[in-house]
Amino acid sequence: LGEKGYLHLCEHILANGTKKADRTNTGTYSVFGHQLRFNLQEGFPLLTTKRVPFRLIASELIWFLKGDTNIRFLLQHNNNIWNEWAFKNWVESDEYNGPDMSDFGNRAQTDPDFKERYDQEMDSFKHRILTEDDFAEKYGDLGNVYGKQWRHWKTSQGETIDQISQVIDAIKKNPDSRRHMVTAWNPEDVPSNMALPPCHTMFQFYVAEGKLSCQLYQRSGDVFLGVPFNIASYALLTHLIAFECGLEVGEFIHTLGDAHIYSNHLSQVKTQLEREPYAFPKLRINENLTSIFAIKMDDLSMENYQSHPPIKAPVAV
Ligand code: DHF
Ligand code: TMP
Repeated sequence: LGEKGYLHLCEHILANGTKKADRTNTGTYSVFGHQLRFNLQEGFPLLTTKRVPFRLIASELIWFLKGDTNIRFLLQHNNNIWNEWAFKNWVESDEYNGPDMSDFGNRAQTDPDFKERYDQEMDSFKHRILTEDDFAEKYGDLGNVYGKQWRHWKTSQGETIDQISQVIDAIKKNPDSRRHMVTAWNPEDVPSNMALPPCHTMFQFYVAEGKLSCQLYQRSGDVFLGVPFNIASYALLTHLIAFECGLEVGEFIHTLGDAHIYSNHLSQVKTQLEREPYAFPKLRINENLTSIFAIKMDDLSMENYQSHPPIKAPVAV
């Protein structure tokens, strides 16, 4: 079904979504429980009805796979997608004594004078993360988010579990196993030890006929902004794990819990729905790559990515 499945989800939410308040005070239209399927043999699911920047998806996934939780790496790759959640910790800390930044996400959208102050604070925050080690260590870290739980899950015995290495070994040794699970949802950490409780919470791999498939359970999906990234990110992860295990790729199955469109994304979604999708592009992985844990940005590229223009939208913080 490819991109049509995604567009259909958007139409379905516009037609049948329940109006629902949310944590960010933005308001959403929401449905509960929806599944998308992508056959990865038919192309790489980077949406074409708007431009989706593959380099941001690749650098974020490399960051997860490194077990890194500090936005400094992302900033070094000119990737700004996690800035707001680190910035929030900074401006809510005792050490911050700049202009009032409370509720910056909403105010930056409605108050141009405030937006100017906010942009200035954000720029100086980014600069400090990039240039001051101590500051970066303290305020660049998002806490026990994906990278931490994937690579360094902390056990009650004080040891750590590398879920990604373990699942790769298990796929190689026992492909038919029904236990190829990775979870980012750590109930001990959820209440306080992270900037944002994980949205993509749990995934499972499945091997049949030499092909590796992956199913993700995403508890909460921002269908216009986050979900296109999540689809491409897990498709890329499936390709990388398949590469590591000497398998072909099968399907990516995306199961969503609360699938919502924010009320300030409605016109953008309508614009996108007027567009006709192109064929999906193709992912190329450097054949000389020895391990996915050594992967660098230039080991990955997108071929034949033809898309409609980008569509901008504010992210709810
Ligand atoms: N919060 C919310 N409300 N929605 C999210 O999708 C979300 N995603 C997070 C963290 N918190 C979130 C991490 N992933 C963008 C995309 C993914 C992402 C965060 C932000 C985003 O803003 N994408 C823009 C382009 C960004 C750019 O070019 O720098 C887009 O148009 O896709
Ligand atoms: P929540 O924690 O209140 O569910 O808010 C998280 C918001 O971020 C929600 O709109 C879903 C969205 N989101 C995604 O869609 N994908 C992601 O990868 C992340 C991190 C967040």
